[in-house]
Amino acid sequence: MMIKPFDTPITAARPALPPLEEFRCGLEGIWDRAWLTNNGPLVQQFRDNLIEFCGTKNLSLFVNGTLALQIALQGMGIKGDVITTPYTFVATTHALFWNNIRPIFVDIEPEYYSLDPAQVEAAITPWTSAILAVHVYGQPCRLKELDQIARKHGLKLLYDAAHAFGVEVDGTSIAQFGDMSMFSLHATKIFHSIEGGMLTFRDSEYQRLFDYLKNFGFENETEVVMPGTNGKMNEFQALMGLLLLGHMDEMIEKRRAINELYRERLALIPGIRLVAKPADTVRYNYAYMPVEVDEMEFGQTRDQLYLKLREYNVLARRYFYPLIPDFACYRGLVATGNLSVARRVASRILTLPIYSDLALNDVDRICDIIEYIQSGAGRGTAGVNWSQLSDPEVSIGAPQS
Ligand code: T4K
Repeated sequence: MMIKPFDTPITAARPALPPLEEFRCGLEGIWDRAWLTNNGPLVQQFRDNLIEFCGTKNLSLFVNGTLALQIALQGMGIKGDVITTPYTFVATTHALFWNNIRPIFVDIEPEYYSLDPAQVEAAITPWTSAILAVHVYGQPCRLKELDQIARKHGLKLLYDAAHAFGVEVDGTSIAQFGDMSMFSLHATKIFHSIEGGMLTFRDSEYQRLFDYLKNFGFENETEVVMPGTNGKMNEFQALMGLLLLGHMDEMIEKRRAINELYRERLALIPGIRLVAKPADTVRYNYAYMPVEVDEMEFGQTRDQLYLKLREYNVLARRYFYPLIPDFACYRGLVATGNLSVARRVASRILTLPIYSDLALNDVDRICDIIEYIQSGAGRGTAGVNWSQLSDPEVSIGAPQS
């Protein structure tokens, strides 16, 4: 049996959008007020609603997640070495470098791919000032262990929670763990404000500091109290976020159903390893659909499957490959421990399409295609150009169309 490719590309992510009429209505308000940015009324409303949603009073909004993280590191006075993960989006490391902080990469644990606490503790030196951990794919890090280590050694504990909006642990928002968490509100995320970033933090002293830093350091019209930058969210972003926030439960539920169908179908395909289910204490957000491809069992490499899927118009992604210390700009510059788990995962990982509007029929068809490819029937050449493997068009971060 032949399987037909999708007529139009099925991308790894696709932004959720509110009804156009609602957005249009909100735009009319923006037009009437002619107030577009600089802490406008929608940004203030959005912040209030997020405070309620996250159950934390300390919260600051930004134009994007990367700048939010850079500003957090700057405002919190993090210096020297920071222990972090090599298995993340490159922005995590960039934010450290932009603050002249040296990332010390340590290995991840194999269950949910977050920092391995034992490796973290072993890497602490007198120069270590903080731990920057990532809730990869929205799965919570080893919160308790990391917290204990940070307290024991007097280190700041920072979370890159870019993927983790809406996640709860024991009924508490993930935004309430650690000294600071950064959430990305980018269009490709489960919840977004087109572009956007959010910081939540324990110490309310940081609120004023972050507000200065994202607004050029202005105290008032004539006084600048510190060298700030421009990290402000605008009204259009806030409007999108406000409209989508009301649909969080619905969006998570749709993703849960998609995740469940994938899990049911993929568990039967040899060589496809599913990531462990979230712990019972976790309310997960189903942000991504990562699988590991075991070359021996599957009969093809992860990259072969990745390219083959593209022929069927299924644009899966390899989040996160290559590892950060393997990018040209970081090679040789940073200290690394033994990263064997991270290396293995990066060489096997594939993130399959997941977004709230993805039809369950399409999920079924994606699984049929993977099954077909694995069975050998779908392994014909059918236009595959294996040299594409080194083609920047198909490398991470490149535009897909
Ligand atoms: N820390 C972590 C752990 C992160 O994952 C990220 C961002 C950050 C920090 C930084 O946060 P931000 O500064 O971005 O707020 C995408 C996102 O741009 C990025 O936000 C995200 N992580 C990263 C994992 O993914 P690309 O370069 O892979 O995106 P792109 O353009 O290839 O799009 C991905 C898929 O989404 C494609 O299949 C196409 C589809 N798409 C994309 C956009 C922009 C759409 O259907 N519509 C759209 O509007 O980085």
